[in-house]
Amino acid sequence: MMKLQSSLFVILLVLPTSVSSCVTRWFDRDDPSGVGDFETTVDLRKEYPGQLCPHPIGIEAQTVDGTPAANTGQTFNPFNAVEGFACVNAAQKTGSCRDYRVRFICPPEFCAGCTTRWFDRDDPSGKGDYELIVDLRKEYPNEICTEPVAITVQTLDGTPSSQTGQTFAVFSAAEGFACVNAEQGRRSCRDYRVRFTCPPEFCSGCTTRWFDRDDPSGKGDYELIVDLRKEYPNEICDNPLAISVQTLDGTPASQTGQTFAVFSAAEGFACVNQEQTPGRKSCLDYKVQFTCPKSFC
Ligand SMILES: [Ca+2]
Ligand SMILES: [Ca+2]
Ligand SMILES: [Ca+2]
Repeated sequence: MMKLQSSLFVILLVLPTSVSSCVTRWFDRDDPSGVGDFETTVDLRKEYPGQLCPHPIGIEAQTVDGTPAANTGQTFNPFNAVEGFACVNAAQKTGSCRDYRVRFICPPEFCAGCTTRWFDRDDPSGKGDYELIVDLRKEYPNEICTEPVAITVQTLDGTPSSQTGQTFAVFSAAEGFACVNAEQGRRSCRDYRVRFTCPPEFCSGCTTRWFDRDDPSGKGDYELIVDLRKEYPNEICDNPLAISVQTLDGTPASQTGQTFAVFSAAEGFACVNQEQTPGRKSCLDYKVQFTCPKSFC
């Protein structure tokens, strides 16, 4: 009987590491300037819809500069996977709370939920293999969610990046991936491809109709979400997952060579005439479309 119990104990201990492959991004929605630093699951779900699984199985907290919460000597309540994390200034022995960020371990199904296709926009012939999210978004508009949860990287022939023995300059869901030839010793980087895990709603989401409320005759073409909401009440969800922008005749914004003052799912879009390169007098006339969670459709 004793023996059975101890082997059960070992299995329980091992389980969390074996499922730890599904880890959310770091969340830092608050800072300790008010009552304290509140990173609770209720608030995080509101602010980052779809990015936190319904039933997290673990939580990790650290200061924004990377010190584990357990090493700061501060007191937290709550600090668990169900309620999340809070540090209350008044509860600390000395000083106020440091600024913490948290991430969660989710059931594997959550990570498996919604992945983009593979992207391979660069090869290592120049300085290295650059698959940065900022470039990918330009080249493949609307194919990557606003806040990816995870990134997967492999060589073009399918070898996971972790098995190539190479060093990577950038490797994160927020920034994408870069392998720099000069950092690899005698060999150059292999050619990698990347894909992103997005909130489940991103793949099953729906798109709104196209909106075109402004034209560039004044200061520019303003398709800001705050104005669109006023003009078209209830037609745009509270937290769009992505935005698409095209000219009225269907050319993706990324292919027009123009500069945009605003371009985000949260704020919408703006093109300012004065910011365009000389010779190209004013902005083209653009229309925008939003991707919303399935629950909105
Ligand atoms: Ca914080
Ligand atoms: Ca590549
Ligand atoms: Ca317009």
